[in-house]
Amino acid sequence: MFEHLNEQPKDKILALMQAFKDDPREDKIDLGVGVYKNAEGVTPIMRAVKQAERQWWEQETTKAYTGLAGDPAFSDAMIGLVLGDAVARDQVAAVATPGGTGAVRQAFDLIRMANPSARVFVSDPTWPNHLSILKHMAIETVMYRYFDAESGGVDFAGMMEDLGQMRAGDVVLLHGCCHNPTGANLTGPEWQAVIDLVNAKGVVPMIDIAYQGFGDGLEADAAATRMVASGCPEVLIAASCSKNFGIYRERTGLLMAVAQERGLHAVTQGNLAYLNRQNYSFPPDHGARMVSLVLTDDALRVDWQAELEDVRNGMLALREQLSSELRRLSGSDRYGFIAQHRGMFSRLGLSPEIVERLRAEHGIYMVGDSRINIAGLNRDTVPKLAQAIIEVGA
Ligand code: PLP
Ligand code: TYF
Repeated sequence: MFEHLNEQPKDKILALMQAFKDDPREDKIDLGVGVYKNAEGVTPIMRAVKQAERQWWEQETTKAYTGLAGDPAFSDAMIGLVLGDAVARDQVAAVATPGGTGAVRQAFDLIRMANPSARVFVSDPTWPNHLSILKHMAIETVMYRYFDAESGGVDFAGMMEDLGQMRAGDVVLLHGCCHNPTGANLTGPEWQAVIDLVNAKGVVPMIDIAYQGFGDGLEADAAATRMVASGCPEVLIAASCSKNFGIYRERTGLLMAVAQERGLHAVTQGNLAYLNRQNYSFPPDHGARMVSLVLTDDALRVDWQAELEDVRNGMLALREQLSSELRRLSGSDRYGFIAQHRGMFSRLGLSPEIVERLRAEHGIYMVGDSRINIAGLNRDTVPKLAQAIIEVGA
């Protein structure tokens, strides 16, 4: 049987991670995979999470199964974090999932169950796993223009024109904040225009929110998701706790399905639990438990928010520094967009050849589409990156 298997394409981001590890150069710089690193290059366990783990180690009395949807306290806490009071709790069906990826996968599964002919519109570019999962599931995918390489911002006119092709029953996948891979995001009025279009067409928005707290702050980063949740009849939301709680390997995420029509809540909740059961039964508990402990304990929550703010402000400072260093060296403002972008990533708009030269000649690793992870930099490596970019003639 196995002889019928074909080689599968590698995940380019994970392959780059390995290439970086194998590079013997001492001064190499890793701007690849989207994992937060502090100035020392370490991905720390957040203080509040460590504290919650200590407490839980003492308090936990059983490892028996939770429920198919995970611990309800986790769903409640995360719904509060992501949606605030934008919608009533009884309008939100939710299940815990293994990471944000698990939530994305389950959302696509739910879409296919509800409407097998739904097409999913995704931004060009988007997180490569969106495309690879959709392809694996044989769901028809349509790209919409998103990034304006010239300005480093969003090509909103192009985006709206392409979304004009959507039909009733289609789904449009949007990044709630901190767009991966570009770093370019919609403004509030642009979000409102998307909501109006989606509603006019009878399309269901799906939001992937994996970086809440990494852009303009926890509340600001959730604002668009809340607008969509309260402004559209039905919305899917895949939230990841990997980055903002720093619990990547614990695999912690939540899929939310918001329906204004309350009669749809029970059947939607039942289908989400069903999907968990078909795919892996019970979702992982440990990371979800840490998240609910941190969010429901005042002291832990305050400390977590303070540390997350430091992380966010550190990345903003690096953006400012890189942007002004490039302004100084190039004598132009062509990299000004780096300071405007939000989240972990910026797409620099460099050619694949230049990206390769930066790796070969300078030991600087970025994804082939010239996405950099801002958190891979520190105060001392920013000038080196800027110098290298100018040297290779970008
Ligand atoms: N969605 C986007 C856009 C991401 O960048 C990530 C990144 O890790 C995820 C979802 C899901 O992450 P995880 O499955 O590690 O929670
Ligand atoms: O885009 C990134 O770098 C993160 C991490 O298969 C990641 O989202 C990368 C590849 C992957 C899963 C997560």
